Amino acid sequence: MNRTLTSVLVTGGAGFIGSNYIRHLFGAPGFKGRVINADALTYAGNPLNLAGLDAGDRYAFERVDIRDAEEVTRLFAEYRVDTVVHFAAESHVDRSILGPADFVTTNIVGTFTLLEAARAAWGEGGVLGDREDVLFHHVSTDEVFGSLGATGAFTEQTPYDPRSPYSASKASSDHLVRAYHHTYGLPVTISNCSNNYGPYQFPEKLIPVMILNMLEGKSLPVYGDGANVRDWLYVTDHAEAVQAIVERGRTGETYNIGGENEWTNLDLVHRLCAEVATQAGAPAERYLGLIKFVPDRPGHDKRYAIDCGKVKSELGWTQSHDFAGGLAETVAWYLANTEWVDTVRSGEYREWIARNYAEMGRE
Ligand code: NAD
Ligand code: TDX
Repeated sequence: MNRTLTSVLVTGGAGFIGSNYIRHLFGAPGFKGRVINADALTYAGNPLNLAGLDAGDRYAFERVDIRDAEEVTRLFAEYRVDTVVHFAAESHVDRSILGPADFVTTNIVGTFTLLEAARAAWGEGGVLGDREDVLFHHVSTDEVFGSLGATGAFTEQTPYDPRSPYSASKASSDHLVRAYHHTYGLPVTISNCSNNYGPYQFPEKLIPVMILNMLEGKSLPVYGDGANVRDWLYVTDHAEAVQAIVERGRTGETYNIGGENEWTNLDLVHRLCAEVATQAGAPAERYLGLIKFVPDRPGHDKRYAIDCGKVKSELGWTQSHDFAGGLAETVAWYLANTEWVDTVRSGEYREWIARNYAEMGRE
């Protein structure tokens, strides 16, 4: 049976995956509710990511920091929130190594603050205390499971073994969400997803870094020997999986989501060089020659792979983008959206690059 989503609080909806999710939700047949996008607009969040969204008064933006208990409580009361889809987080592993504090406060304390507000609003005497079909969906990562050797894949039963401040903070937030279900009966679901790619990804993550550096003739910084393996999923496929869980997932359950699409970083960079060359009408050698091996990320997880059999068999979800098509769309999007790139890279982010890139052996 499908849940009816009336008033959906999306946190982090001005970020990469959150904005793709909101666009997806408004395009979903049967969605008649409203979305409240609560986002603090950190360096990674930008209202431009939702430019052109035409949802009238079914969409509201609230510049709210999820660590602010008073403001979060106000949102639950004012909008009578019945569904939370929680994306807001500090999301970049390299930043968590250089400065973990925000990862602890946003990812752990922020999630705790949201859980407390949901518990109060949906509990006895709360603003929606009489509703039983409420849901708190927590969006998490495969990085909580640690690092794999050459074979195997993470399942929902794999023990947690986070290794970076980012993954440790996400693991901690997952535990809190589960604890609120077991202790207070809060209706929750959790998803752990592999690496996303696609339009609106902030240009600090591997794929946009490589595309934009190629276009600017800058070196392509490959960490270590480039043999680390990631599993890549197109962002709207992730949005569809999250929506399947929010509508039909079993309360209290965790679902792994993945692309079943593993690549070493070096092979992926080679593919990107070929794709950019095709679309820019330049020889691939021009870009291949820019590859530069730089010092490895400390504690760099070797390999991630996801067994997503559960979300497939229980909820009928499957990936709909193949990698060749997804990469071509992504490259075309970054080539066409130079204004977006310039805007999101201005200000605070540029200062951060100036402070940190030299230390990381990068231009
Ligand atoms: P992102 O960095 O692009 O966006 C994060 C958003 O959260 C931004 O809009 C930012 O302004 C907002 N935010 C940050 N701190 C906040 C705070 N204190 N209060 C309110 N808003 C705040 O991240 P993303 O790549 O879109 O990731 C979204 C979620 O998905 C995260 O929870 C991440 O852990 C998870 N995830 C990401 C990936 C991936 O490959 N990017 C894979 C699996 C899971
Ligand atoms: O310049 C680079 N060079 C490089 O070799 C960058 C930015 C990355 N890398 C490597 C590190 C990783 O092995 O590429 C791989 C992917 O790196 P990121 O794009 O930083 O992603 P990752 O660290 O794998 O984490 C991502 O996937 C899981 C997201 O940032 C997380 O939010 C998500 O939870």
